Amino acid sequence: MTLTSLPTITAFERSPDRGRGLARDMRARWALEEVGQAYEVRLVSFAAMKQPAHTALHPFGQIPTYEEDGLRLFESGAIVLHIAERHAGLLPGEANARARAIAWMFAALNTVEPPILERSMAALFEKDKPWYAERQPVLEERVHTRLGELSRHLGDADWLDGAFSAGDLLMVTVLRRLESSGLLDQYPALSAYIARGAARPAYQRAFEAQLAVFTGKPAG
Ligand code: GTB
Repeated sequence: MTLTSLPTITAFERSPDRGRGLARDMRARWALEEVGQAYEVRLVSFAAMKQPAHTALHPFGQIPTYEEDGLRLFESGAIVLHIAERHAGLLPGEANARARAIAWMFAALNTVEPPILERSMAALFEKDKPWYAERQPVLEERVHTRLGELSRHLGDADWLDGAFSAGDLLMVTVLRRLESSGLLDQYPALSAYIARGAARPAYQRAFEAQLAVFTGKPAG
């Protein structure tokens, strides 16, 4: 009998989001839960992330990483794509629909996430700078541009392109970063979209598992 080990991801030992599920291990956890793949989690401290044992896995010394027999991956988008390609449930079978779902994965990470990140980084690290008051409205406007476009595309559909896909998984995690900002208030379709994603049983399991790391109480 051959024993195959479970895929292992890394996550914060103590997430700065205090269990709100905003760190990017949530993307890998949610994808694994959607496809029904059991997995293990190795928790790493900020200090350990910068040590050779971890930078051998992740050149930038971050989480998440993903390891399975013969494969080591970093970048949450690459990890989700890998999981989606190896299992049914996150990408359509039909070639053109599959290509479009992958385009939405790139759109989430490459078009929608950058202005959201830039705004939150400025709010975190530049509040005391003389340019902050002038710059922040500009950064917010860039976020609004993307939210307006995304909301128009979504219309009254449940998901970005037909059935739920890895594109929606990434987009929901990207948008969740804005939840406490108030910026989503004028986009009820996007708030409903995030809520739809977060209501999925796989999301709930992933969320509970990362929360359990923070509270120290086992999930479920
Ligand atoms: N592009 C990479 C990916 O998508 O995997 C980015 C990975 C990344 O930024 N990882 C972060 C990290 O390891 C954790 S998720 N940071 C440690 C370091 O760089 O030293 C980013 C994150 C952190 C905290 C919150 N929060 O508190 O709300 C949200 C998101």
